[in-house]
Amino acid sequence: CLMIPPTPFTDIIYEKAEGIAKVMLDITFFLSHASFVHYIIGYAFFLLLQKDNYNRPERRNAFRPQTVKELMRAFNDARDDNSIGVIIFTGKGTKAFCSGGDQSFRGKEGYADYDSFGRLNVLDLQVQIRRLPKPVIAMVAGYAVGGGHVLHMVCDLTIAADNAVFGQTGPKVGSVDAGYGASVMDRLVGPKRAREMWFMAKFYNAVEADKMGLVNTVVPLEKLEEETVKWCREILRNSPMAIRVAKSALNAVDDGHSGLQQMGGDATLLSMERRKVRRGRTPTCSAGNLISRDFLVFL
Ligand code: 2NE
Repeated sequence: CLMIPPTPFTDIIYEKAEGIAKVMLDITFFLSHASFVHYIIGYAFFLLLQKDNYNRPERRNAFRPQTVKELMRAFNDARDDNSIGVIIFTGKGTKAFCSGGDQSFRGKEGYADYDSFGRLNVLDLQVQIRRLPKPVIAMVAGYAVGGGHVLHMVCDLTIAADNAVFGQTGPKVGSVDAGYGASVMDRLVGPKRAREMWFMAKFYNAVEADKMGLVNTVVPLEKLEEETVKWCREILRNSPMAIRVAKSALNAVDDGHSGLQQMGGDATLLSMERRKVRRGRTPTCSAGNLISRDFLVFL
């Protein structure tokens, strides 16, 4: 039968190991599953389709609609892979986590790439990260600004390198994220600081960001990955179900009906699991895990 290989990623790198998925912004052509032949064919198409050949780390990992589509595919895979318990979201290189929307793809209707209609699909990505029933850790080196700053804010945790710089740039280019960019920031840093960040579009270094509650910890740049993996391993030692419920509970109030729906879904999941246990079909409770990983991908 005809096998259609998954479209290779062009703007991101996606890797998985030891229960951890790493989603990294980057233009370097990367094969997640495809063979060498697919790589060559895909790369030829990629070059044909490119409006301008550019290198995303050199654009401080700015995202275009295609980048966001690929990020959503990767996050979806990490969500549905029951061997994955935690996800690291990062940018390639040490100069930037992400500098927001790629301004060269911005038009009157939003950001448009080859299909030529504008959109702000990064808003869907923000919702996806927030609803993802596994912790997402932003690992930030260099700039996390504009839409890139909002992306780190919607992650569950942020580990910052000592060279990290945070801030909103939208008002300088006639743009604002009036959704999570406003509400999540208000929760993180408080109403006065949030106004300062948006009205003045100032940048803050890692120590200032730490004091403001924007990040969980600051580590030397050369220790960033090592420390982030350490945090991941600690999380992986704990019950995935307890973590899942904690995440949905912490988001529930802010997310209104949608937040309640997610938490309610967790309750349904638990009640179904209990029923399975009562019937004696599945021994699901182990020392470390309150509930089997297999069941977690169910909802
Ligand atoms: C990020 C920052 C502060 C870095 O400064 P620096 O000095 O380290 O680098 P430089 O030289 O400014 O940038 C290096 C190259 O990257 C490009 C630059 O144009 C430059 O290109 P060349 O001159 O070398 O060709 N570059 C950087 N950021 C880019 C971007 N976002 N789009 C396209 N090219 C970019 C500094 O570069 C900076 O302030 N960047 C702009 C940040 C920005 O305005 N982001 C958009 C905010 S709005 C948004 O993200 C958004 C939205 O509008 C709607 C919905 C959701 C999000």
